Amino acid sequence: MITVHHLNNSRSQRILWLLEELGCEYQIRKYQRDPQTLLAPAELRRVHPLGKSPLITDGADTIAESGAIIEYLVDSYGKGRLRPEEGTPERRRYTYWLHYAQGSAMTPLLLKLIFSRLPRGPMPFVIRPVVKAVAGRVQQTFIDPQLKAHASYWEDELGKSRWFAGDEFTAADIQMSFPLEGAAARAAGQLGARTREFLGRIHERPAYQRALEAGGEYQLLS
Ligand SMILES: N[C@@H](CCC(=O)N[C@@H](CS)C(=O)NCC(=O)O)C(=O)O
Repeated sequence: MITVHHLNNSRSQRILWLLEELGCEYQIRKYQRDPQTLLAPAELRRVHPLGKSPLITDGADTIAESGAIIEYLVDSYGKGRLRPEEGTPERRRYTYWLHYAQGSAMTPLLLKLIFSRLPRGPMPFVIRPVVKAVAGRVQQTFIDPQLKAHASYWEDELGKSRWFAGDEFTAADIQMSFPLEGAAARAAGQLGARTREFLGRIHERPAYQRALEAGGEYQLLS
C-alpha cells in the first residue's frame, strides 16, 4: 500500500491528485506545519533525513522529491496513462515541464514568499522600516521581473497547446499546477488569461477535487 506523507498547504497535494487520477489505492499520513516557522514537524525526518513533503512509502521503498515521486508512480502504476509516448516531441516537452516546475519556476516564487514575509517577522521596531525597504527593493528589481518573465512564458506556451506537453493532459500538468497556484497566490496580477483558464480547468477535474477532500487544508502561502 502506498502511503503519502502529506504536509498541509504543500506541494504534496499534487501527489494525492496524481494518485486519484491513476485510481490507485493509498493512505495518507498527515503532518502540520509549525504555524510560526511554517516548517514541517521533526517526525517527518524519521521518514527521510530532510523531512520535506511530499514523501511516499511503497512497501519497503521511500521516495522523495515531487518529480521523482511522479516518475515513480507513472512508471509503476500509469499503464501508459498520463505520459506521452517515448521518442515523441510531446514526451520531450513532458520531461522538460516535469523538471522546469521545480528546477526553475519555484525559485522566484520561493524568493517572493520569503521577501514579502520578511518585514512581517519579529524584529526590533527600529529596523523594520529598513528591512521593509530592502525587501521591497529586492522584489522590485529582481523577483518581480523574474516572475513576470515566467508568467508570460507560461502564457505563450499554453497558446501552443491546451496542456503543457501537448493536447493531452499529463502528469506534467500536475507538476506544473503548484508553481501556477503559487503564482496565483503571490503574483496574481502577472497571470495571463490562458494560465488562469488552465487553473480553472484543473480545478474542475473530479480527481483534483477528490484529492482536495482527502488532503484537507490547501491554501498556498502568500
Ligand atoms: N524539491 C522538493 C521540495 C520539497 C519542499 O520543500 N517541501 C516543502 C512543502 S511545499 C516542505 O516540506 N516544507 C517544510 C520544511 O521545509 O520544513 C520537492 O519538490 O519535493
